[in-house]
Amino acid sequence: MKEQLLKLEKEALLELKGINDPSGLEKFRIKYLGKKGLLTAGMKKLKDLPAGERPEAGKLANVVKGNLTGHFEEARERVASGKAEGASFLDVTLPGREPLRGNLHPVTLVIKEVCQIFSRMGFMVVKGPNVELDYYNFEALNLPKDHPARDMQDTFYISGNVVLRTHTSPIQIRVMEAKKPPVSVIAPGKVYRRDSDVSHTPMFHQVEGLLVDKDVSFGDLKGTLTSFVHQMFGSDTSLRFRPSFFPFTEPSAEVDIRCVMCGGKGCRTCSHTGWLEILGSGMVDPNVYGFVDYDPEVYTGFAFGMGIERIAMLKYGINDIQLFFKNDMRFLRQF
Ligand code: 2NM
Repeated sequence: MKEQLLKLEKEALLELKGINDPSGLEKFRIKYLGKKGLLTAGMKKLKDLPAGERPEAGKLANVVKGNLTGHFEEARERVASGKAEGASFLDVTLPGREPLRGNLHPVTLVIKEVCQIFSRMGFMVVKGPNVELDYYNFEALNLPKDHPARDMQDTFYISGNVVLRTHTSPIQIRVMEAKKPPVSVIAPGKVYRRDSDVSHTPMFHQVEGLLVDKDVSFGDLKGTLTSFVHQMFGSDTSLRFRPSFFPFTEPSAEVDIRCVMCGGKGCRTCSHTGWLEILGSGMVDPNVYGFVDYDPEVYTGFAFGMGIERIAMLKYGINDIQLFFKNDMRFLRQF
């Protein structure tokens, strides 16, 4: 029995020396130290020995087990730290593993595309603060103190005269305040409204544009926005200008495109009208010029604004605005 145990130990240690990869180690563990392994089998035989020999043989079996376990742990560390001789895990001939590659968020992609279209028409991209003075967000945009859009229900107030901007129009006021016409700017960014349900998120993205010069007409507005729609949704996209109202423009118009889902037949997406509203626009109200010291007798201009998530949903056929904010890779990877 003693000889058998010592022989097993010798063989096992010899075998262990030659192992230099994790799968070899696991095979070794199962062969010698596992529940059905050789050492366990040897220990089970102890009970068949004459009573006199049992204690000594038992002691030896335990010593062998401790020894093998100790050497096994050492070998495991040796393999893990890569010190094994002739290590096979650094195989430079294996094919390379490609790291995960990210991509831009659909909202970012649409902002870039919109800005690019207007940049090519000569508009300059400008940014502004997300935390705005009441003056730039409302007052200078011809939104009187009692206007419903200023209501606590819609606006996040930081303090009495400081708000999270509810649109990117304050950027355009800051531009006009700083620079005499001609100006043509495009202002992308996050905007905030106290609104949260299936179709509204408290933060979303907008792009607004402004062009002011001598002799700018409603026809310029129509031509510019028609060109935008054709570049954004395809040159075969029908559109219409529908009279509307904004406090900062007069006259005002909203732009609809033929429903991208049903082609105008009428469906749930277009509420069976055949048309989808995609942006608001108008000729800048003369009152606004008063706040930025432009002479309304000399200058005219047009402005427009659009919600980016809405544009992205129509362009990509997405039916749930919440998807933009969940950061689910299965959704984001598709763009
Ligand atoms: C819109 C619709 C119509 C707009 C007006 C101005 C400014 F500063 F020039 F007065 N900025 N943006 C405007 C006009 C925005 O969004 C639906």
